[in-house]
Amino acid sequence: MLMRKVPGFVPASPWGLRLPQKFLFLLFLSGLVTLCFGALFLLPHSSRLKRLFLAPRTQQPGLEVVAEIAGHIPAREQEPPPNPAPAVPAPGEDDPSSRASPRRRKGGLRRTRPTGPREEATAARGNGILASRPGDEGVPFRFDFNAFRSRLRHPVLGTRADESQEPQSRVRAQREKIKEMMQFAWQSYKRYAMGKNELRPLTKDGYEGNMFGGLSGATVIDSLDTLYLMELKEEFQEAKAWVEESFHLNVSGEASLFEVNIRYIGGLLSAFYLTGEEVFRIKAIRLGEKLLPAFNTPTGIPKGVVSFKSGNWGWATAGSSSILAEFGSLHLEFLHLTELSGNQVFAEKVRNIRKVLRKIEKPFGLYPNFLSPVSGNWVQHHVSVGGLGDSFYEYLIKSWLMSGKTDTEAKNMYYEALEAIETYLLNVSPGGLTYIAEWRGGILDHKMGHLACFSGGMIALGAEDAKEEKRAHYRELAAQITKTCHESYARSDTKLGPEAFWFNSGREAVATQLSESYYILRPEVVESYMYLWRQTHDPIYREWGWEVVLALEKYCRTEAGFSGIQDVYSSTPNHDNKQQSFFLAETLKYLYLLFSEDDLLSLEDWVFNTEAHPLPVNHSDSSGRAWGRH
Ligand code: DMJ
Repeated sequence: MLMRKVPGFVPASPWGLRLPQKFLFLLFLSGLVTLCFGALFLLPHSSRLKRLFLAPRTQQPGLEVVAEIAGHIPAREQEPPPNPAPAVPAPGEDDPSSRASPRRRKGGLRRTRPTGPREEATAARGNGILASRPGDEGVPFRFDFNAFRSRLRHPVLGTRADESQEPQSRVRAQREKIKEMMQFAWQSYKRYAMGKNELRPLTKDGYEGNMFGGLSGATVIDSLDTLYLMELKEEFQEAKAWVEESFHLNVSGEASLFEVNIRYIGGLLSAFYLTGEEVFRIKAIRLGEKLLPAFNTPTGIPKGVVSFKSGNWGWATAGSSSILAEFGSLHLEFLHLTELSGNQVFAEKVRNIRKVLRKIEKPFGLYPNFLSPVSGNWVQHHVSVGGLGDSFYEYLIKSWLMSGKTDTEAKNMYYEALEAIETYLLNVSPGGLTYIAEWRGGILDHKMGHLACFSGGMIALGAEDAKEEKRAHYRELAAQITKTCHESYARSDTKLGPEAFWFNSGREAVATQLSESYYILRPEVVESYMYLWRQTHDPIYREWGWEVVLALEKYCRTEAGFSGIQDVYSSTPNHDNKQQSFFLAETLKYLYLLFSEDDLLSLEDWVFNTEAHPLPVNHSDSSGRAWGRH
């Protein structure tokens, strides 16, 4: 029915309301709507509802999908982001004097020097550390070190014969020589660079670099377990005393998450598991807490750089993509941080990384090297088992082994990835050398980096748990790759290998330009010799290892420590003036193990992190804090 408009007449509504009543009704209705809408903010966090009503202004494509996959709430929706500060603030942490504005280093990361007294008081509290799970505040946490040690299958240092009775065998003399090299490297560092990150043997001073956000003493931390297992007791005590008295965590620079994790966290964890000294456990956990802001990204995939300055989120500070080898090489250490602290947050962070990687589509089953921590998409299709990719694959097989063979997800991911690598990257040169090439969106670079030479050892390590029909094949593949890497050494004048070597234009296993001809005391080739030795006991690996020892002595030893060289094809190479901390952590350790009995750090009990720091295999009933079901 059509209503005719009559001035002064307001028709009644269908409910018979007049104007004042209608006004009051509308007022009531709008109040009700406001109340309901406001209540959304009082409910427990519900990103779905908020997403429904409050669409983010600048949503990244794919972000929600990845966040769903990851079970992770995008950082933009977090109000506010969880506090990344340590559960128990270390004394001095809040000292305003420790927040001096950092100097910007040319082209590099920011770093500052520590300024005040540190977390010594924390260490002095004894063997209790407060767990920081919600609801656990104030509950002292204790790790049962004796129970852990009783579960090991072998004595940590092996069951050696009484050396006074042991005849002067060649292998013993070789081992002693390597021990002497370690002693020399340590003493040179101590004399000229104690407390600095690394020694510069030519200028006889120390070097801090820009990777560690102001943390010092990388060489001390990296050396602890090597000194311990070589029974360099006095030197170990010197290193330990430095950690107790001078290793300060109140720094506020920008650090590489990966490097701090593998060197400092890895080194401290190993030192704790080898000795039971609380100072190492507590400092590892404190430092682990300082790394957590790096994970505050929309996907939970951490950025490569973490800012130690409070309130400055790692993901917002630099660059746009994260590197596979970096965010993929946290798993071992972070599970042990949970194991030793009772704080689940560490394990949750790396489980989330696994979850994202598990779900994301892989081109031909391969894992590209760069991933956006914002969108969760691959950034470009470059695949490498050398730099940028390497230790991601290593950590898959080692996660399986470290879990006491319960982490079947890691195992499956490892063997699937290895199949894809074999299918698309593996090649045999005309001269019969097996190598793993690099892949750029389907096009192969026929080169192998020195870093990729760890893969011989990795494939050997994983061979025994492969499907039965593949085991012998993987053992052989590991031996062939290791042989190729040996060739890269044997074909140089110094008998040390270049940074990268090629297979093209009739040249095989040699660098093709000066910029790839340097050797910086890297461990990957001797690392593979060590694993192959333990698997086969073929004397060739000790022979090859000894060639490296002789070459190091001849070309890298200087008056004040060991140095890298700039050209392995020159018989009078220039030194690069750097004794890398990984030389003490890895190269000398793997050489020493190569000339030792198999039960010195038995592979039944230990896995080595990618900086060669031994972390124990979980021999418990798998119900421990860090070893959730997979
Ligand atoms: C070490 O820091 C580690 O082995 C890392 O995984 C790769 N690079 C160096 C040694 O070359």
